[in-house]
Amino acid sequence: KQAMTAVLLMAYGTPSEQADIEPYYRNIRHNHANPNPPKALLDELTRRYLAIGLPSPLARITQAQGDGLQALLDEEAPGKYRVYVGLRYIEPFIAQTVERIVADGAERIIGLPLAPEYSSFSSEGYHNIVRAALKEHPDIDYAPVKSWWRQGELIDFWSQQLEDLKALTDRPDTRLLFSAHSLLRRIIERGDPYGREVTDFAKAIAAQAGLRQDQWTLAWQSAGRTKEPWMGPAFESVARELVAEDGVKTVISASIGFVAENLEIRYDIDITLKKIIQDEGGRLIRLSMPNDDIKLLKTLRSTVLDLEEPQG
Ligand code: FEC
Repeated sequence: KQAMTAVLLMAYGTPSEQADIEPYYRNIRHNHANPNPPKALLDELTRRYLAIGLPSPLARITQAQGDGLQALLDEEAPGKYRVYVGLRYIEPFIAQTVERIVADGAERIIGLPLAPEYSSFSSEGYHNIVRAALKEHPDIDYAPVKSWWRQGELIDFWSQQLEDLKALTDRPDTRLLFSAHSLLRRIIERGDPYGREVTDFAKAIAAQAGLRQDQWTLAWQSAGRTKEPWMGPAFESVARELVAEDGVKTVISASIGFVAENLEIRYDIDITLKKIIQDEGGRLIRLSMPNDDIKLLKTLRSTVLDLEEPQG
């Protein structure tokens, strides 16, 4: 019988109905002194989810990414890989999925966070949950994937969309605005490579699309609602300034830290950022997210295959 390798895709997870929002939020706040969200914050989060409609598209997209990757790996090595999904803050929790993988008899688990840039908060957080769940199964080999934005066709996925908009990107009153999720500044100050990773990814996309340095900028989005300082500048203030002060008419948004449409895309960009730009008299064009695009699936496939030991 052929040895089975489990590919564990790990993502944030999203509430599927309104009643899930509170426990989900409590899980996100697990490391707070009081994980129970204050009513005002819970109401505010509920309002945002209802504005985009529940369930957020994220649940369906994560599943489609898993199914698509399974199909590509089956073409490559029939029966060798089984793709699983484990979520950080809602069922199926990562630890539950690890138990399923163990019961299915895997000898090896490849842990692949659905976040292309490495950070100690996101990527390493996912891996630590798996490592803890595997403490009782020391015979199972764990291969954690760190950053994977350089792999496969992900740079191409983004740069191709920019090349398709060449007539627009070449205009002096157009600016490309890259963004990724902000993190607590103290995480970066401890030496986390996240900021550098996102910057290098943005540079690689811009270079491949043939854009000069002065045609794009990078800012941070969706900082949490906590008192501690977060990485900046925030993309709302950058976008406002571009349109109000720098004569920019069209802002092209490329949110390169996520791989799926989620609350941060559908609300923070499609509603909030768009309104800020329109209020200043500009317009926003948001590039498509990878979702289950074949270029993303091929990227995930090469990330998995590149981890394998050389044959022979
Ligand atoms: O349901 C959806 O469609 C959106 C799911 C979702 C994704 C996501 C991705 C990231 N987050 C990251 C960092 C933080 C930090 C905090 C934090 C808080 C929230 C809250 C919600 C939420 N996040 Fe999230 N994030 C998603 C959803 N995130 C809801 C709580 C309400 C709010 O603050 O808006 C602060 C935690 C704390 O309070 O202690 C830090 C990072 C990513 C991208 C990497 C990844 O996907 O793993 C980094 C999707």
